[in-house]
Amino acid sequence: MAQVVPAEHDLRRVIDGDGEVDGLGPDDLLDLYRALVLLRTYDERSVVYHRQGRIGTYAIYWNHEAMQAGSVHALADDDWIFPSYRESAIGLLRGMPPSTVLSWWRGHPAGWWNPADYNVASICVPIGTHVPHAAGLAWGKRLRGEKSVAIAYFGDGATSEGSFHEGANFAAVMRAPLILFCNNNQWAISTPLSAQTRAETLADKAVGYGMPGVRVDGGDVLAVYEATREAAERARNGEGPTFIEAVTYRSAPHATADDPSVYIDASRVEEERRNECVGRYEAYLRRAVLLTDAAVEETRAWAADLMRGGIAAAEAEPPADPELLFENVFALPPANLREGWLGG
Ligand SMILES: Cc1ncc(C[n+]2csc(CCOP(=O)(O)OP(=O)(O)O)c2C)c(N)n1
Ligand SMILES: [Mg+2]
Repeated sequence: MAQVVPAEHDLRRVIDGDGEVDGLGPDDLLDLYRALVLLRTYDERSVVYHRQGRIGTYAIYWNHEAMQAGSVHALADDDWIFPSYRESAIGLLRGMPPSTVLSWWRGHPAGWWNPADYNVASICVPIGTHVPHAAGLAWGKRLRGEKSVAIAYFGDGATSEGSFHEGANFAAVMRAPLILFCNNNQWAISTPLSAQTRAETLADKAVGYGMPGVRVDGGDVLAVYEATREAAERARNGEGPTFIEAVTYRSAPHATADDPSVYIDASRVEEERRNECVGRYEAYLRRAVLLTDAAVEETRAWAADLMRGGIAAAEAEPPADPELLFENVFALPPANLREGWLGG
């Protein structure tokens, strides 16, 4: 049986006190910066592309970048990532072209990828249903004696779903090498965290499954990195899953189809936006004299170029073949489809 560890209640922080993380040199710190800028640029351009009618409804992740970049940086390339729609562009950190993710949001088959090419599973839109998938994959790795781990990303709202609980329990019982990464942005569309749980913290839920639960400041990329690295080490050592609660406050609409002004705390959003995670890390690197104005400009230009190329490539895709709608759906298409739509 796993040891039951009380959840850590204090939020871990590194950046604000100008702390350091063992083993992270200047190159790693700058890699993390590039990852943050890439994700931020993807997100901001996507909102523009949506307004221009070039992509469909889009789930904004502005100010969630530190949770995504910090955790992925703590993984090895053969570790598996299970994203939700909030982490739609996380594949970019594994070398996936922006055009692939943009095509996904355009509803185009060029947005489908083979998960084995990047060790990134399909983007999961149903809340929490990927948690058991990630637990199963992680358990499979353990059974095969492989050292890789899996990470599943989900939100605060997902912790009320059955599939989260099933996946968490299964992973703990099987000692699956899984990281349960909860982005607690305190909203599930318009449902606040207070209506989601009576638990004092979401990390407390880990206690019931006999796994460690840690809480980090979700806007602190280094704290996220450190917590994920520890969780990955535990998983690789056969000590089973860890629940990470990364705390933030959603400071953008849930998605391009949402109007949060009718429910969200505007002053809290303002405060979050002033303290957003990319700027916070940029200031940290400048204080450490690791980042110059020229490097900032160069990184932003690099990311903007990638996005320009990405949307051009996505829009250059030929229209999708409508017959694809039926492929991989039926082993044997019914007669009316075979004769009608599919042309006999
Ligand atoms: C099974 C299921 N039920 C309902 C929905 C509709 N839905 C889409 S996003 C969302 C809120 C999820 O909130 P949270 O888990 O906190 O993630 P966040 O969007 O804040 O990252 C809901 C209920 C869904 N996609 N899947
Ligand atoms: Mg949420």
